[in-house]
Amino acid sequence: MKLYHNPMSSCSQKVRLVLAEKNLPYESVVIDLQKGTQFSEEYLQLNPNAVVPTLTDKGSTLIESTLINEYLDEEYPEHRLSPDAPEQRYLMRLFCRMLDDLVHPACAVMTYAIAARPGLLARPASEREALIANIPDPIRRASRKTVIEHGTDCTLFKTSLSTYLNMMDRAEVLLARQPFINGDQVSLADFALLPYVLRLEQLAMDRAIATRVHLSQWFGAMKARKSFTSAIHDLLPEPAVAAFKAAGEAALKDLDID
Ligand SMILES: N[C@@H](CCC(=O)N[C@@H](CS)C(=O)NCC(=O)O)C(=O)O
Repeated sequence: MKLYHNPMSSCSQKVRLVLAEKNLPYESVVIDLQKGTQFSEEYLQLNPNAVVPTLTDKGSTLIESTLINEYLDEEYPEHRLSPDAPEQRYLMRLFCRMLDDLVHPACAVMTYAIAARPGLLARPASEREALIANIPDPIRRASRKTVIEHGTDCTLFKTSLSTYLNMMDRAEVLLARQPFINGDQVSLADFALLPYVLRLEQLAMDRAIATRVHLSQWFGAMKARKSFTSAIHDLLPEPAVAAFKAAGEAALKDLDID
């Protein structure tokens, strides 16, 4: 197996967590998103959406992190991470789908507005514009443009933050009645959520976690798993983590977050 990924990317983290839980070894190919390696001809052949992750396995090329994780759970059924009952499987997929449809785009807006923007603004305008122009999806392209131009001042940032925190409320409701998102057993839904809670912490929004008591307990338990250490913690580049934290703290002065 070969995984094309990036240490800081939430979607890559989701897949790495599942690979680690299942003890599946893989060859790592790091895609430098700041440099724009995701737009290279070679990578676009694998993933025409120009995003990470991409997994190759047994001659197949797989994209979309949630679908990759479902594939891994079916193809490598030891240490199953999905419930058997159809209704429970449906609930797991519904939760993952809401993360993909709502939280992921909001996370991209927040991460770029707070953490990636300062570095991009320091680069020559032509380089920055070329990076944006390369994004294949026109909606993502327009959103990236607005966010880089206006940062946390744009309406898109405010709506994204509120979407993100609403989903954290939904997770809190589920975790108030059961230890994991889907019930008593850890599932793909927990590994899908973990990187997005981590992103709040990385952006110095710890209060948004602390005020949700059950989410906070769950986060502590998920971070204590071996998979978190090997698939996320040990791979995070220290300078990027420090830059995210500093940018988050600076942005927080003007934001009211809980
Ligand atoms: N729906 C896709 C989203 C993948 C995605 O957006 N990945 C981000 C990193 S988390 C990326 O590669 N961004 C590159 C860019 O925006 O240029 C999935 O789940 O795999």
